[in-house]
Amino acid sequence: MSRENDGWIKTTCAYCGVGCGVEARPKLSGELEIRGDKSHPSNYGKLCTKGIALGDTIITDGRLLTPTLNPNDQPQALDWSSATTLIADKFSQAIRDYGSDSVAFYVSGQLLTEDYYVANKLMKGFIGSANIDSNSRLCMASSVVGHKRAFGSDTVPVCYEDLELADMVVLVGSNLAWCHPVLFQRLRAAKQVNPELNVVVIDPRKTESCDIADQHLGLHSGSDVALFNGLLTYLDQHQHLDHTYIKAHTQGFEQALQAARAQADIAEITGLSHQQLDEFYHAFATQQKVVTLYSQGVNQSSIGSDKVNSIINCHLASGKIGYPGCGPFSVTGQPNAMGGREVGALANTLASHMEFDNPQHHQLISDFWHTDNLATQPGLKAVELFDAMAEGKIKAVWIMATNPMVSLPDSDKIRKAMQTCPFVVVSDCIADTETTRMADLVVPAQGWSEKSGTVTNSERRISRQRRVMPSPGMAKPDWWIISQVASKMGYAQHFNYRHEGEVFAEYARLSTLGNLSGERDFTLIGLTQLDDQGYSRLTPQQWPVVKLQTEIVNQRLLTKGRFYTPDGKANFIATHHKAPHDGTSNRFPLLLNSGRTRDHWHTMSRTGLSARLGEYRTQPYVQIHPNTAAYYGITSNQLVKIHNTQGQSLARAEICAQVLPGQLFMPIHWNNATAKQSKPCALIAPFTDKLSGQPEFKHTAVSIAPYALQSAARFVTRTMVTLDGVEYWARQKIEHGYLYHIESSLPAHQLANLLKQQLHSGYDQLLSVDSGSAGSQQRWVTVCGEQVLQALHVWAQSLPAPVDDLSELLKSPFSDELAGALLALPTVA
Ligand SMILES: Nc1nc2c(c(=O)[nH]1)N[C@H]1C(S)=C(S)[C@@H](COP(=O)(O)OP(=O)(O)OC[C@H]3O[C@@H](n4cnc5c(=O)[nH]c(N)nc54)[C@H](O)[C@@H]3O)O[C@H]1N2
Ligand SMILES: Nc1nc2c(c(=O)[nH]1)N[C@H]1C(S)=C(S)[C@@H](COP(=O)(O)OP(=O)(O)OC[C@H]3O[C@@H](n4cnc5c(=O)[nH]c(N)nc54)[C@H](O)[C@@H]3O)O[C@H]1N2
Ligand code: SF4
Ligand SMILES: [Mo]
Repeated sequence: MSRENDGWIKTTCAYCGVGCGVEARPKLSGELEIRGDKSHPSNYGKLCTKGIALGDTIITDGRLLTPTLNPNDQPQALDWSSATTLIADKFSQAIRDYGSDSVAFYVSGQLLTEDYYVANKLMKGFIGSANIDSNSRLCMASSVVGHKRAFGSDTVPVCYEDLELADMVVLVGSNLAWCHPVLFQRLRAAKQVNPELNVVVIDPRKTESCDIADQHLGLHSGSDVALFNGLLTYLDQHQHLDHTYIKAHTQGFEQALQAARAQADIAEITGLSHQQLDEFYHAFATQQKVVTLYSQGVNQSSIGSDKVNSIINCHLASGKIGYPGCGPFSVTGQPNAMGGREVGALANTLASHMEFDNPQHHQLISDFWHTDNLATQPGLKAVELFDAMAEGKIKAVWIMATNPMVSLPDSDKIRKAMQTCPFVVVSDCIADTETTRMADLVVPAQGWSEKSGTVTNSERRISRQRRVMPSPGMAKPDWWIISQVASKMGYAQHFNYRHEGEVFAEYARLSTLGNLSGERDFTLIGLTQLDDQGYSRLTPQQWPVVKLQTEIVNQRLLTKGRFYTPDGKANFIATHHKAPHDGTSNRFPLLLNSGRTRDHWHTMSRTGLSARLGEYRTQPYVQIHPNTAAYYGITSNQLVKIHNTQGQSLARAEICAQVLPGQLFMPIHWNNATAKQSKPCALIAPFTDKLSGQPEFKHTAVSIAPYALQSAARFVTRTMVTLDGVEYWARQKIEHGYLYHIESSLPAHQLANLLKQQLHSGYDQLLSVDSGSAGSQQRWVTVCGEQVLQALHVWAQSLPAPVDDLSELLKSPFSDELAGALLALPTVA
């Protein structure tokens, strides 16, 4: 650990794929101080709201502390030896009885590279099945297909610096301002320095990323292929093709151009005017240095792979690739999405960018791992895997660092899959998630600040995450848990790692197999000599790492016009626009889009612990255009029901012109562990891209209606409560406790009676006040000594909502004055 610096320890942020360097310093009080690492090339000291609040999230509230059998029904605490023996026995038994394809791992881009490597080695190398897939399937899979088809390998050619060096940056299906905020800050700063830098945002929504945009193309959802086919045709028609490049370094151009030319009705399909299209096409064609940065608006589509290739085609055709300030740029979402692709933890790849269909690769890995059981066929992709579970074909599954009950489409099917599978193990840091609720065995994993290893960011830069805090309870690193199980399955000599540095060293060596002259893009040959101390002190390294980097480097790939295809040429891919699977109808006339909000991360297991982050968006919401809201009689902030034949979700209406009429946008964060019925995946059918297996999360036909209820409440409490019998609740973290937002079909006095049962005993004062008119407004407060324990305010919906949310009560010592204020009802707006 680098402790030279007054106790500040260098590590990497827990969240997005920007991979910002963080310095953390534990205080005697148990708190953790956080600041940006000025020497880190991702962020040079900057952090976003989530990064700054990392210290808030190390609290042990809700942590999973002990391996537990049947956690939801007669929980039984186990020691590690019994827990890992049980997993080994159940997996071995299933393999003996039903074959190695009857078991599976479902893993995550939030594992460290070392964890990921070991999981992949056990499943593909020794169990002999490729049934290991990652939540990156929901995130990067279409980009991986696009890269491999075009470049022959999963290569991201550009660096962050290219955003600063570009003449033009096109953001396609990326809300960079919220999802990669520090990268967005870099782009904003570059534009301040060079106002000529042309920024274009291509997104059906007018997002915060448009704040710095010169042009926003609010295209119809799902129409990107048509848009970029139009660009390819424009490049041809206006003599902006780079014929020399096309001829020397590519193949398949004519077919791609033909497909693009056949693209009719571009304006109609995209919903953009000819003038908008021309402006964009002209700018792309005439600017020399263009970066096209794309994310989930591209990947999460039933034609996501074609979207990716339609973008890459335009870069190849104009030769805008392989030099500074230029190139297609798929940004990664999770902190180690890139690392997962490197270790091969997708069901259809082998380790270290080696491939199933290459017998030489197969032999190299088998020899290196000393195994004769390496999987020979790709395994099941995430959606297929859960289908197989629902059909009873998977007898044991191990889910690590992901929450599929919330994040996979078709929530009902996922529930059925989890119920059907005879043995479900979940490794997580948090005790109560929708997925742990379905587990037969839960095992506690170390989380950010406790675990140690490496992550790779969007620009291929590998950084250390370091241990800065002790882990609570019995939590262990994922690589250790997997290795213990592997040993008990009979593979001890292959998994006897003493620490994560040994795993990394093995992985670095593996990257060199058959790769001594740069046959593959990914190599860590320069790190194979790293000793324990070197690993411990490792500074950020951008792959390919040919020799240990002692200074910051910015390496681009594909610079020589040489690609990783058999003949070294890049492939154009003929792409065709196809409408998304789900279409609107009279019954379901609106389109639901889903994605992220600024201050929350995924299913909120971490950001949901920070009061600061909770303040920005306090409840699940749905963005709706004013015209649509007026049509459906929906008023601002009202509770609404979004529904279709898949299911229903509840959220508060945010009426805004960010979305087009007829479109809705819901954030993905709230779920049944943090709210009642508020997850978009309950509405989303499992349509996927045929090639990548990535689900179409951004295009679902739904209807909407006001959800009018009788009464509402706010409930402030120091510890979490369980709310049964109300139609809607959402939990917000506040300082010293939680604030529940509640709505109910009961009359106010009945709701008050129901919620009063949640007032814990142990108080020495109970204050209550009733506004008198049939209990239509009531307030209850319990106090112990100088502390307010819980406070409840219930009111009839016919009354305006109270102004104060009661959360201040947990901060200040209780006094007569406060008592007086509390009892002075009504406090209505
Ligand atoms: N605050 C925050 N940041 C995060 C995360 C988080 O949970 N919270 N998660 C991280 C992860 S894992 C990921 S993958 C990234 C995702 O980062 P982004 O992809 O930037 O985020 P999303 O909000 O999922 O989707 C981006 C945009 O795609 C648009 N879109 C929808 N349909 C289409 C379409 O057909 N065409 C086009 N062009 N655009 C469309 C949506 O309107 C949305 O604004 O964020 C990472 N960063
Ligand atoms: N509708 C819709 N659905 C989507 C998306 C969308 O845009 N729309 N986006 C998709 C995308 S891009 C993504 S990436 C997924 C994300 O979806 P998930 O991966 O399901 O979301 P997380 O909440 O990040 O789940 C991570 C879990 O791992 C735990 N965890 C954290 N660190 C560790 C660790 O070190 N070890 C272990 N064992 N556990 C750990 C956390 O407590 C948490 O429970 O959602 C996908 N689903
Ligand atoms: S931009 Fe991403 S990596 Fe950087 S601080 Fe924010 S969440 Fe963390
Ligand atoms: Mo993601």
